[in-house]
Amino acid sequence: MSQETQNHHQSVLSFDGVDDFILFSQVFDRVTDKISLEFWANGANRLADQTGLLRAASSECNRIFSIHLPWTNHIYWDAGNQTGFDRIHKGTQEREYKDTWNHWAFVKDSTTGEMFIYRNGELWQSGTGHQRSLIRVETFTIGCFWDSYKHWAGLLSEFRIWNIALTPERIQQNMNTRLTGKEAGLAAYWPLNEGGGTVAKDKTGNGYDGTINGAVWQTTELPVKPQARQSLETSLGTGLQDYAYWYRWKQSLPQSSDSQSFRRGRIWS
Ligand SMILES: [Ca+2]
Repeated sequence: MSQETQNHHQSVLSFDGVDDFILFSQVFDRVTDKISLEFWANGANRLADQTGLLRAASSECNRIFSIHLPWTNHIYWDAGNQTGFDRIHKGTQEREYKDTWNHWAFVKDSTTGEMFIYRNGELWQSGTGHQRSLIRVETFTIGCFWDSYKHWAGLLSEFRIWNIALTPERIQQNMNTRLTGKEAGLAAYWPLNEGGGTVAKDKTGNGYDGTINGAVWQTTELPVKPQARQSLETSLGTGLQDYAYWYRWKQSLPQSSDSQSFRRGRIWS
C-alpha cells in the first residue's frame, strides 16, 4: 500500500439511517455554471436500498442537487434549476458502496453540458447534453433526501464543494489528503473531523457551517492523511501572507541573528 492510500485513525461522522442529518443554509450562492461535490463515504451494512445522501433545493423547492447512493440498485446524480433537473445514473452493486471507504465525486459543467461521477478517482459514469444552469440553493442537507425522508446510513468524511469542474487528475491529487481550505475554486469545505459537538465547520472561511442533527462522532481508519499538503494554487494564493509571516518572524529575531543563514519556510494553520 502506498503512502498516499495508508489509513489513518481519525474522527468521522456516523449516520444511523433513521433520522440523522446535517442541515446547511445558502451554501451555493457562489456556484453558477460549474460544480463539483466530493466526499468519502462508507455505507453501513444496514444502508437501505432507497436513500438520499445529499439534497439541495431552491426557495421554491426545486431540486438543485441530489445524490442517491443508492436508489433501487442505481446511483443518481441530479443537478438543475426551476426548469427541471439534469441527471446521470448507473446500476450499482452493494460492494461498490457498502462496508468500505469509497471516494465519490459528482461533477457538472453547464457550459459544456457534461456530468460526471468518479469513484475513487476513476470515471464511473458520465453524460452529455446537460446544459441547465444552476441557481441559488436555499436549503441543503447531507444524510437524507428530503426532510426526515430516506435517510442514509454509514460514515462520512471530508465533504467538499467546488465552483469548478474537477478533473480526475485533480481529484486523485487531493482525495487522500486534507485541504487547507484556501484552494482556488473551493466554495465550502467540511472535513467532518471535529470529534465532538453539533457543528460541522466550514474550513474555507466562507462561514457555511452546518448543524448536526443526531449523527455521532466515531474514530476509525480513514484513507486520508491528517495534515493538509502544500498545493500550487495555495502557494500562489497566499504568497503575500507567506511573505508577511516571514517578515514578522525576521523582525522578531534578535539583531545578532541577522548573520545566520535563513531558510524560508511556512506555517500551516
Ligand atoms: Ca438518530
